[in-house]
Amino acid sequence: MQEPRTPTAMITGITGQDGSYLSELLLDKGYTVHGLVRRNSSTSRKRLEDLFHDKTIYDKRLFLHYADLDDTTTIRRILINTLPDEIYHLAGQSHVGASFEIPESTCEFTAMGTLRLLEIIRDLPNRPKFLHASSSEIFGRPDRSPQNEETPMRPVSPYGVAKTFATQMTKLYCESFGFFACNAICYNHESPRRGESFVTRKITRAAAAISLGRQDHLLMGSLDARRDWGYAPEYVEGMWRMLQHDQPGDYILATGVEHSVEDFLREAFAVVGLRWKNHYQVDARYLRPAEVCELRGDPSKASEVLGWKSQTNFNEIVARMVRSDLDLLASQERHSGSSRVSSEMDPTQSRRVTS
Ligand code: G4F
Repeated sequence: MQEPRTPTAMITGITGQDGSYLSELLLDKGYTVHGLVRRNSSTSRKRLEDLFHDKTIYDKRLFLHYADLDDTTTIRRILINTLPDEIYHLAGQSHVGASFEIPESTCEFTAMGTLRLLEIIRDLPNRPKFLHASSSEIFGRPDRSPQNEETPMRPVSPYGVAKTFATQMTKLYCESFGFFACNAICYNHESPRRGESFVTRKITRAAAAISLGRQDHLLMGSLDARRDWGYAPEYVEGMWRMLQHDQPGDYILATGVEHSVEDFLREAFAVVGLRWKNHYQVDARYLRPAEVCELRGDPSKASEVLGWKSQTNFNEIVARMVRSDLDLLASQERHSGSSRVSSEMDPTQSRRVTS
């Protein structure tokens, strides 16, 4: 007798923070997981390392496939061969600051990449459910706080514009072509796996390095900006819940609580017993041409319909990230004997610094 097929998911952007947490969640739930990987993203496989080492998972239930988001024929072939029940579309150029430097490729991958996926799915005989990881950046400078699913989109960065296009297309394919397609409108969500060019990880890494005498100071942009920061593993669980509901829908995933960048700095340096004011400098290179000053989400719909709620509070997120960076730096020191850390850790820094 043939074994029943395990539920199967495809994750674009599997090597990122959210992709790695989502893989773990789905594998724990018994899914077979296929991941799309950019041909040149080999450096960022680290987040999946534990899964690779588990032979009961890798080779059997976790598979990576190479395809860029502009490679329609390859993506179509992969989807026809793997027949996923659910697609989690997390990939794209996700750095808001960088999007001012590279608006065209941001739109190419974040906006058009989503449309291409939707078009491929449109032609599949058994359409998988589709989740687009949208962003609070679609609200730009909103006229109300907190924002909910009905708040008008007024993006103010190329990234926000690209995400708005992708969000509206996902809605359109749901409403016009009968897709089971959802937008997870995610507010900032962080973890020790966060990329180092985002402000939270940049701060926690610097606080750890400065406390160990391995970095002198931290160069920062705007400290006034306020964000609704949650814990990433909880947000991917929200995404999964959306695709398990009997109706498609768009949902805000947020904590409902906001803090400033300055609050984050203060808290991170306090974890290592330092005063943040003694260790930072504002550097105009990190200021954005247009800044989103304040974002705070209202997660009521996700709570009422999906039973989803963020659990980990701001101080706990900061503390976990700083402690993880202390451990990481200590282990790097043991392995390489290196003792200094650059104050500018952005891989794009050969251009204008955008981290
Ligand atoms: O950490 P950030 O780069 O995150 P941002 O721009 O809010 O975007 C993140 O969250 C979005 C969800 O709302 C996602 F869609 C998006 O993909 C990404 O994950 O910057 C947060 C704030 C900004 O106001 C920025 O101007 O921190 C400010 N900031 C101040 N100094 C800095 C710096 N940001 C960075 N990256 N580096 C700095 O030195």
